[in-house]
Amino acid sequence: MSFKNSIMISPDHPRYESLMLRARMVEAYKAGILADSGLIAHGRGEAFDYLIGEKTTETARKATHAGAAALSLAEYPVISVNGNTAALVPHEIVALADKLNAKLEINLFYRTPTRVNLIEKALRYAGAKEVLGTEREEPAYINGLKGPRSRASKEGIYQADVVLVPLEDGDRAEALMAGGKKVVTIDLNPLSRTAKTASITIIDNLVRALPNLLSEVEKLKKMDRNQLQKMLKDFDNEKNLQNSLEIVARAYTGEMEL
Ligand code: PTJ
Repeated sequence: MSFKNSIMISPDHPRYESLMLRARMVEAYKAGILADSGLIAHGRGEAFDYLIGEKTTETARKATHAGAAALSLAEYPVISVNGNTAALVPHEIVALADKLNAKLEINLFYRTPTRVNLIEKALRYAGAKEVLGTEREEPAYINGLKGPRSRASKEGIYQADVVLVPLEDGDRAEALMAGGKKVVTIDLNPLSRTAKTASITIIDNLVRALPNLLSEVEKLKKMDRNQLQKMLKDFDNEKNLQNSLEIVARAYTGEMEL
């Protein structure tokens, strides 16, 4: 399953890449993978991406480095997948799970059995051998959350020590942290509750952050646990978020320097 862009966009168009991503999201929505609100969330992401120059900043690179260290050190890493992630980076997310020996778990804000099944299919098509969080499982529940948002896989997030949650909602990120888990998130909005709550926040677009995380994890394989732990100790998420906000503010005043 891949999302072919049915709209013709000239590669000469100055907004070509951004328009192609939009078209891919529309196709994923039509295929039933993406929630309708996922399109709106993507638009919010686009606005922040515009403000950071649509490229990976040095600040995002530092967070990616720390995120890769946390995931490499994990005893039981789990990657949470929602509609936007399945639409934009299915192959990269499966490759990252393989590299880290991590579990893949579907977690949806707007959960329906149909979307869960379609996302599972998309992940399997991208090469996933195991997908958690499906309708076939008897779920466990995370303390501090109500309704479907409290759902977690017994073999997945419920047991995880480190969770990668691209575009998680704030309540869930808070509940995971309160449950003693380390949360690595990717979110273009440095003001979001998830961004402020997580242990490590990568302010970057999923389409750039995932390939970067993959190559960082590969590089870190040469390092021992002590070096990785030092990298984590040296990383300050609050300071990193502050830097991201400054980058956005400089874009606003026209003095952007990334
Ligand atoms: O697939 P579901 O049912 O789990 O629903 C997923 C969405 C994203 C619709 C749901 O979790 C939601 O409503 O999220 P929010 O609260 O709108 O938050 C989405 C966040 O993702 C915003 O802070 C956006 O800036 C950010 N964002 C959007 N697209 C990207 C992004 N961050 C990184 N890369 C992107 N491509």
